Amino acid sequence: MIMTNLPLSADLIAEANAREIEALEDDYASLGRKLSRTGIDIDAIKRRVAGFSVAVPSWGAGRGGTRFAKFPIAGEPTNIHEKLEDCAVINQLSRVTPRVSPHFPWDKVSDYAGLREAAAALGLGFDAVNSNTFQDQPGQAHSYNTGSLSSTVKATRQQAIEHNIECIEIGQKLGSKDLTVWVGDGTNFPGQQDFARSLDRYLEAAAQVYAALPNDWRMLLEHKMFEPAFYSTVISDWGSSILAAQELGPKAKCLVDLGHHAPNVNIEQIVARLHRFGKLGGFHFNDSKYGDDDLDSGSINPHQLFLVFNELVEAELNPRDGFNPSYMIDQSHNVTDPIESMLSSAEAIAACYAKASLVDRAALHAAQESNDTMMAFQALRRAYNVDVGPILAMARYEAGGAIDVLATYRQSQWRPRKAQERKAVGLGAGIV
Ligand code: RM4
Ligand code: MN
Ligand code: MN
Repeated sequence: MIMTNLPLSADLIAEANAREIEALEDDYASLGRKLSRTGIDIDAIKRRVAGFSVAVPSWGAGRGGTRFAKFPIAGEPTNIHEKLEDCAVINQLSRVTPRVSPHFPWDKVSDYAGLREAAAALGLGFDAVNSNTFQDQPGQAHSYNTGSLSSTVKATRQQAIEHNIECIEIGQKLGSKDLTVWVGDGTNFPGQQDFARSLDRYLEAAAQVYAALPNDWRMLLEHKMFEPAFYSTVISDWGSSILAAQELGPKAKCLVDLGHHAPNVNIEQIVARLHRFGKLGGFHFNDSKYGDDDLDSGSINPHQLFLVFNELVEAELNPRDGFNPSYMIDQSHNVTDPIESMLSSAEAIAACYAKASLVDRAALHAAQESNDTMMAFQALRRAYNVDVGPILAMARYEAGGAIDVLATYRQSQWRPRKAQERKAVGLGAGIV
């Protein structure tokens, strides 16, 4: 049996909670009375929240950057082991992020059994494995400058296929069950590539990756409208994604990254559509104002996040074949401590799940059926307006987490302590 050795002292969390518990109990009781007036049992909502989780990205543990610059902070993790430590801090305080989604080759190590044990000792497991064929690695035989799974160069396609298969093999050693495939393939000029033939090449190559999936694995296809290609992208939208997933087979599903759509697109409707056809495989949560900004979840448009969760909870209560979405955060933190950003995002995500769970679905459905537009809207609005903070805090507290995650994190002095121990990271631009 693996002994867990969590990074923060349990006493520190207990002492911080002792200062907060009286106020929390008061707030929880008051919210419980308010909710019970509309027939909602607060403890039932708390139990749902306690059963909810979202994975954090290994690459989100470091300070990202833009194309222009990166401003590292002292004490940033420099390798996957240090990233896991930081992810363990997030989970220890929030109790809602027990899994880490790794990215290869960024997180490559020589001993994956050892890595899995190290994660387990920190109370963590692994979520979807992400492949990377959007960037060349030192010594790589074929460049991805012509694309990867859709490249016109056969040897390049083959290399991308083999990399994805290697990711599956690594994932099996880590206990993952999903391979997330996002390709940067696309064009910058009209006429640069034939739209149909590049998709043909992608589908043929993706089918070879699909063929290597173990029976209980899924391949999550992540679409993205633009960037790094600025004229066209091979898997640009949910339409291309679901068509590809349908062609590949039942183990292929679609992954929705909230930042990968055209501005103002109705993402919650996309969620409902993908679910309708049994193809909703997973999420990358983040927020954005302009493009794939990878800002903290709920920081720009918390209402959209709620509406997405409203569809997810509706889907959960009315499941179709294969509804088992994998929830992950995908963010890049440029100006904040990544641990603080992920703590805040995890709370925003869980809050939207809790609010969506508060929706009076019978009232909503009745209003929809009778075309009572205002009452249908109010069924959502009433839930959205509830401050679910006490429910989340109580669920965390009962699971051993911190009532006030950010204050407790700061009290722990984690980052200043790591600044003494960890090597400094380089200034290079970008997320790597
Ligand atoms: C992409 C996409 C992928 C992520 C990379 C780092 O825009 O969101 O999910 O793996 O960024
Ligand atoms: Mn993503
Ligand atoms: Mn992205």
